[in-house]
Amino acid sequence: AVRFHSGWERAWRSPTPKKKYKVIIVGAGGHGLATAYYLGKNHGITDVAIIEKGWLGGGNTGRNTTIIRSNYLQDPSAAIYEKARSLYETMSQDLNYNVMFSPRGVLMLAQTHHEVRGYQRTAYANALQGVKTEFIGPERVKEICPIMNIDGPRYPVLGGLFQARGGTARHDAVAWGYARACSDMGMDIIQQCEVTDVKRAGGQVTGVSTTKGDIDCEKLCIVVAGNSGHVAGLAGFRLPIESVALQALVSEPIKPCMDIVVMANTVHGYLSQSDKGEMVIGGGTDGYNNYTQRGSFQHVEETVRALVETFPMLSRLKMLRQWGGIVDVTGDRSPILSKTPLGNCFINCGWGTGGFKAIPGSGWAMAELVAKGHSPLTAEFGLDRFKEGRFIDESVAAGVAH
Ligand code: FAD
Ligand code: PYC
Repeated sequence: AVRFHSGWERAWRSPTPKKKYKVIIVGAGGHGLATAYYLGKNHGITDVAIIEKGWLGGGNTGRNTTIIRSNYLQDPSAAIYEKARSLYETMSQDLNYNVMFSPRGVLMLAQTHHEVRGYQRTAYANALQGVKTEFIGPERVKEICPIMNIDGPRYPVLGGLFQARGGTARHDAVAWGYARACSDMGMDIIQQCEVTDVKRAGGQVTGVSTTKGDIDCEKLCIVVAGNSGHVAGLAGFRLPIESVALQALVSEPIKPCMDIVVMANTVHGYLSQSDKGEMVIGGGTDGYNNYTQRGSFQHVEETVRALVETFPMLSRLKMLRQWGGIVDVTGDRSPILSKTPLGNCFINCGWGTGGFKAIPGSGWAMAELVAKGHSPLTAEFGLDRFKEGRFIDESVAAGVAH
């Protein structure tokens, strides 16, 4: 008999860790893997281990609602998010791996006068930054998303910020594509291996202790999202980060009914339709710190109740699955890509509710920072901004209730 599901080559190796690497990256989420990939591709550094306590892509990278956009307000954000969005355009070809990038358009609804003014401002800022967005009126909103009730009694749709080349991608394919490319370059991806301590001497990192033994390194890069505070603690420094649960849910699959992504930030919820036909829905963060990778139950009800007013047809759908991830949130809702108090240790975290879209740009920038000690894309995102009061306020652009 012909067996179709046998004889597949492994996409990446599962090696035994070496005693020492030039660079160790802690965390095989999208950001850690992309950092490794661009270290190899752009800087020729391939003596790299990516150490993952679970399975690669099993953190927030494999749990998010996959929205990709670059319609942020501040210049440093526009630069890194647009770099990322543009790298998504060619990622499948670059990695020779189909990440199903679908630039179907992202629409952020304005349902209060305050939001109208806020998003008009963002559209002007984006024009100056070279990011293509536009503010559109309610009739155009209805045209591009006919299932929407724009005349809702409490929150009629007054317009929206539209980014036509925003969209979605297959989240775990992004992790898998980078992982295969890293492995092909000779890098070691060590899964089921938790970093339990960071070894230091003379203000430098010398290596890490892990559940598979001690491993030395010349440089360490911590990229562990919701666990950032904990791992930074192992390295002896503190972060201005809170870890909270963010959750999402999907409905039963239905025929194609919506070919854009909508974020409705006032009623609060975001919505897209997957290629399988499921309606992918996301809610706000829980209001308390937590490490359990599951969201609280009342969010399911609150999110769906809020969305039903703007999307009445959702009320007839059965919800199939709900899950959560632990997101690492900073006070200004912008990420940290930074040197640390330890000379050869770097940290990439604080992407909070919005880092999937940033994966390639973040990896590109972080690799440059690790390889050269500076990068124009990371310059404003250092830890020092919290001491100096140079915040990069993106609380509106984050689009998710915190
Ligand atoms: P992760 O993918 O979480 O990777 C970190 C890895 O570090 C994990 O695999 C973890 O196991 C590992 N790790 C932790 N501690 C250790 C240790 N001690 N030793 C070894 N390994 C360790 N962003 C968007 O742009 N668009 C969206 O639509 C969107 N929706 C979201 C919806 C939800 C429900 C959630 C939870 C998040 C959403 N996000 C979204 C945010 C996005 O998912 C994250 O910002 C992004 O995935 C972070 O990637 P990462 O690689 O930094 O983290
Ligand atoms: O950052 O666009 C985003 C987002 C949508 C849902 C969660 N995060």
